[in-house]
Amino acid sequence: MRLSRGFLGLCVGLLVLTGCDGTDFGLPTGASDRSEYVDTLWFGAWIAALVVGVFTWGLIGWAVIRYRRRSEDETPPQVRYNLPIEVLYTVAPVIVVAVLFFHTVEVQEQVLDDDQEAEHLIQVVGEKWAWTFIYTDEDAAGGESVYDVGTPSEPTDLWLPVDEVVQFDLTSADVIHAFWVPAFTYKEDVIPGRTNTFTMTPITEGDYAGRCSELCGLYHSRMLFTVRVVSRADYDAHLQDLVDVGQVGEPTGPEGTRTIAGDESEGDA
Ligand SMILES: [Cu+2]
Repeated sequence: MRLSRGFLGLCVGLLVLTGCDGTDFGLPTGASDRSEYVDTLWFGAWIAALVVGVFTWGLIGWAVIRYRRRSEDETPPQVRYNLPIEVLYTVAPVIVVAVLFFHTVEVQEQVLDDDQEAEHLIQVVGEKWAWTFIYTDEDAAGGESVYDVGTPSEPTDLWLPVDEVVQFDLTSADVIHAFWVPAFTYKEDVIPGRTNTFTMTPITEGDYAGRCSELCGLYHSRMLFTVRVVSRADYDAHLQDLVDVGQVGEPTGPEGTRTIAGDESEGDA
């Protein structure tokens, strides 16, 4: 009875996990060409965990029933140092870890693959506590770069053209931040003094939440942005808007990144 109730609980749990709106087993629906690899790894890990779980619960149940105490004055046989079992529970976890490790490395290679020629280069600058996105070598600005710049009180959007390969160069103006778009199932540290790079293609138009995922100081929680994956025409139109408002060339950095609206103190923590 208890066992069947536990099994029912498991089924309900899985249903809740899989049934969540717009998610796959707790993962957001992928909007990048790399998401499918992460999804496969995630599903595989769940299946592996379930197989190991069912096997282990089965063994526990079998041992409990098979070797239960049958009468008041009889003690079940006490067994120690069973070599085959000790070998089994040493070797089995090593195999499980080795298989998971192999698939993790495989997916890592696929996600980090940068063989495709990038059609767009976007520099992402993390700064306490906002993001600047610099679109380089774009036709709209006659080959010059244009930029979107955010502040802690007014985060900016990152615009991307759908189905086109984008290379991201990540740099930081001060401390370590991390560029994270959950729908792209990818994040990468943004480190002062070095440029981290990755390439990917957004595959579905829409708005996606982005955030800093490295605790970077007092107003870390303000380092939000929205990724707007749009058609190429809308993307070009946005770049033209940036040209029209004069956001061309090298950005000087977001104004007021060290102060927050409604808080005049220096937020240097
Ligand atoms: Cu940050």
